[in-house]
Amino acid sequence: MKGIIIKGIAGFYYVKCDGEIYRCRARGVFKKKGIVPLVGDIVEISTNENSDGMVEKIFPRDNCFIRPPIANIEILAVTVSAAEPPPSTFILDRFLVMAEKHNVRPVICINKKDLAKGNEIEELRSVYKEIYPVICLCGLTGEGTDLLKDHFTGKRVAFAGPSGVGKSTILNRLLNEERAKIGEISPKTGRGKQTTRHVEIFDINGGMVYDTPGFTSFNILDADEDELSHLYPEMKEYLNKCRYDNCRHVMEPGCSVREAAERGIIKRSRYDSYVEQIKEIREKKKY
Ligand SMILES: Nc1nc2c(ncn2[C@@H]2O[C@H](COP(=O)(O)OP(=O)(O)OP(=O)(O)O)[C@@H](O)[C@H]2O)c(=O)[nH]1
Ligand SMILES: [Mg+2]
Ligand SMILES: [Zn+2]
Repeated sequence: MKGIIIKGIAGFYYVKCDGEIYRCRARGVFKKKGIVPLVGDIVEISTNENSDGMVEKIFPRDNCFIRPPIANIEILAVTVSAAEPPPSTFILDRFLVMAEKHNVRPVICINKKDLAKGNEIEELRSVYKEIYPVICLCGLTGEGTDLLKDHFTGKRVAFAGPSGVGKSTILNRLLNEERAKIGEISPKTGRGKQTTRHVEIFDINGGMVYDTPGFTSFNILDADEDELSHLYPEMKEYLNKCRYDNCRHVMEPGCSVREAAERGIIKRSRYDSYVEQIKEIREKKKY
C-alpha cells in the first residue's frame, strides 16, 4: 500500500493510506544505507494483521530538510512573533535562506499581533514585503488566519520558527480545534519551552500542514560561500555588476551589492544577516 508518513515517534512511523493510519517500523536496510524516513515521505508499506506494518520503500523526495526533519513541502510558513519572544531578523533570514536553498516558497507569518507595542510589525513588513508574502496574525483570536488559508489551500505547508512564537496555536486556529499541544513562555527567559516534540501533519483545506518543533537557539547554516547571495532574491540583480567576478559582497571594492545596501535599496538587516552568515561559513570551513 502507498501512503504518507504523518508522524514519527521513537522508531515508529504513522503512515496514512486511504484515510487509515498504520503504525509501522522501517526495514533495517534503510538504517544500513543511512536513510531516515521523514514525516512527509511518500512510502510503500506492507501490513500484517497482528503486528506493526513495515515501511518497504521511500519514493523519491521533492525536497527534504534536516532541521526540522520534513520532506515534500511546497511552502515554508516561517513564523515569528511581534513579542514574547521578540522577533529576530537574523533567525528569520536563516529560515528564508533554508527555504530558498530547497526551492520552497516561504510565507512570513508575524504572530502575536496583540502584543506589539510599537512599530515592530511595520518594521518587519517594510523589510520583507517586496520579497515575500507577509501575513500578520493573532493566534489567540484567529485574526489573519483567513489570509493564511488563501496561501495554504491544497498545498503542503510546514510551520517553522523559534519555540514559543505560536506555530501550534495558529495550526489549531486553522483546524478550528485544539488538536496540537500548546506551551507557555518561560517568564525567566522570555522564550518558548519547546512544547512540540515531533513533526506531525494535519489535513487542512484539502492540503496538509506540518507542525514542527521550534528551536530555542539556532545554528543552522545550509549554504556555501558562493551560493549564499543567490539565496537572497533581492541581491540577484546586483550580482553580476560587482567589479570582481568572485566578489562575496563583504569588503571588496566596487561591490554593487554593498552599494545597494548603503543606499537602502537592499535592506540593512538583510545585508547584515548575509554578512553574518558569510562569516559563519568561513569560520566553519576553518575546522
Ligand atoms: N498574546 C498572544 N499569545 C499567543 C498568540 N499565539 C500564541 N500565543 C501563546 O504563545 C505560547 C506558545 O504558543 P505555542 O503555539 O505553543 O508555540 P509554538 O511555536 O508551537 O512553540 P514550540 O512548540 O515550542 O515550537 C502559548 O502560551 C500561546 O497561548 C498570540 O497571537 N497572542
Ligand atoms: Mg508547537
Ligand atoms: Zn559584490
